[in-house]
Amino acid sequence: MGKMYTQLKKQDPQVYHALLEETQRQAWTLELIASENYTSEAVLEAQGSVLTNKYAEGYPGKRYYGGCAFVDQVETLAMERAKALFGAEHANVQPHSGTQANITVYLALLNAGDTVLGLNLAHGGHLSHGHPLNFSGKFFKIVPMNVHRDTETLNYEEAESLVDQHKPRLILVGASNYSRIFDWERFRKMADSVGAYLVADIAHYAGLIAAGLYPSSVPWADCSTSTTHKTLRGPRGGLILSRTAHAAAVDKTNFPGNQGGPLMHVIAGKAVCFGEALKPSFKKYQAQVLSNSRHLAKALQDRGFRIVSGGTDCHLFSVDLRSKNLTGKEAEETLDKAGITVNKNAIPYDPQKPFIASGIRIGTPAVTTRGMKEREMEMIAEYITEALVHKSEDRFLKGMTSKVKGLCKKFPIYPNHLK
Ligand code: DSN
Repeated sequence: MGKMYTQLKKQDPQVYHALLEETQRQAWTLELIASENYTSEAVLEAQGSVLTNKYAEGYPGKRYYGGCAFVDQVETLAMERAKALFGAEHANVQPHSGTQANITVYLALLNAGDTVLGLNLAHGGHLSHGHPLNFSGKFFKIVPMNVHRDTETLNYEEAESLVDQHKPRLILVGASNYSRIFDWERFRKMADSVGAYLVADIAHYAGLIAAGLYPSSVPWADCSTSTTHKTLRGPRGGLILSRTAHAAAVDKTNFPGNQGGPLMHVIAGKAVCFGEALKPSFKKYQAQVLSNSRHLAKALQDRGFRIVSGGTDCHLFSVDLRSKNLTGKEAEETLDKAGITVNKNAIPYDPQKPFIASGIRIGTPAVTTRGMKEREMEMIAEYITEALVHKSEDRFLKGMTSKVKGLCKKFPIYPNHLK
């Protein structure tokens, strides 16, 4: 990193050092966390730009600050590109995160105390879909929907009867750990049967949806919320796509309702990310993400691991480790020692507490960005298997980091950052 961050190095060696170490970590480990990815250098440049200096409360053309001509251009580009990418009527690119996007949509459409149907966190949902410790669980009456115990796929019949029984005002469909297709049309019908709003949280699937490889929620949902940094491969941030009918409420609720000044440097990164996602090469990338995910799941199955729901239709899947006498926590720690990064995750009807968990979640967006394909997925499955078999042998695991580094070396992320 000799040529990078020269001012930072001089002025603040402590922060520089941490940044250096993180650059090395990213370069030399296999990133299998399903919600992470590596942005392009262009996104990094946009996000690390002078736009971080600019206040721009309001929206393009209607700001509460002077000097917004150029950030207006950037935000307009981001909005127009997001709409084109997803075929949406309206886009708000200001939410700082996916949770912020969800807060905005709840507050735009609901009153405190209203009933919301959302996927149980323990079955793959997200904190902001109604966890009791989250704002969503505190301010709304949450009715959780579940997956079937045997197939581990969404229990639509139960969801339909919950809708009938509780008459929710909003149905929130989305997940942070569900590897199968959501039937958006069926949820639309459920929502219409009781006059509820349908909101889709597509944070995980957005890149696949943009590429036409996972069904789009946009034609069915009143609003679709997302992050921009997972399969979409942009900067960390949030996004709301909505029907025109909800545009004014969404905008007003996001600012001034829920946030102050938008992060214009992040919005610039989003604009670049959406521009990249509109290119044909993005579709090719997403097809490889999907193929790699299916291949890695199958390669692990071939090595005796049980995959939750038997496979995957997207970029992620969960491995049930119970038959291997391992917990998710142990597996996460063991793989970390071998240079492979995953996160422990509850599996449906998990007997373990969430902090221990019986599973790990695996995703292929990041390794696919490095250029890895099916052959490398086979190698990764073998590394995971070997590491977990030798979980108590620290020397073996340390030895594995050389194999991992060897693979990483062939597929660099930001080669200039290491010079
Ligand atoms: N988005 C979640 C994940 O999937 O990792 C965390 O909030």
